[in-house]
Amino acid sequence: MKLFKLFICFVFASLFLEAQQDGNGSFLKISGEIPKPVTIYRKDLAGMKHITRTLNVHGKEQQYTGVPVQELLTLAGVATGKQLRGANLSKYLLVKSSDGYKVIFSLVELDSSFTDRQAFLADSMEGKPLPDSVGPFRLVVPGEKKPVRSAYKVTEFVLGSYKE
Ligand SMILES: Nc1nc2c(c(=O)[nH]1)N[C@H]1C(S)=C(S)[C@@H](COP(=O)(O)O)O[C@H]1N2
Ligand SMILES: [Mo]
Repeated sequence: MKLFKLFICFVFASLFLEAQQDGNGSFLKISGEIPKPVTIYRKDLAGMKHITRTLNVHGKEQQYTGVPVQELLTLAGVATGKQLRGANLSKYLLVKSSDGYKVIFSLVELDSSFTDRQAFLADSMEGKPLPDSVGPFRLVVPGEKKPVRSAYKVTEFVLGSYKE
């Protein structure tokens, strides 16, 4: 019986370690001015449509693959497409990272009905999970002259709006 318990402990410990190593336990929180907060796990992302784009960081080019931010916002019930008019034009997305880095986008600049250069949440680079230095998720903003809004170590999306 003791041996059996030890075995069970071992199985759980190795499952836990494996989840840590491949980042399967990682998640993104979507909160703020939405009907109800949403948590998106790495495995949820895996089932969604991905795009691949090159990010140029000071002359160094890297291929990132991920899910358009718009798709993630749709899961949280955020306005997209034709709904983007009137009061929705002064709503924003705040992207927060675990190192305290914060960047802001208006909903319009993330929407495929307004731009062909959609920002996306990358979960892999050059076909591999992101290294710990930038992962588990990195926002990639194609087409900007400086990569300052391509925030790495992203943990949370917070929705807000301009108040008079
Ligand atoms: N979380 C987080 N993301 C960040 C930054 C940061 O300090 N923290 N720096 C930005 C800046 S100023 C640059 S130039 C790039 C650097 O990306 P690299 O680490 O791939 O070279 O990341 C951007 N994303
Ligand atoms: Mo930078």
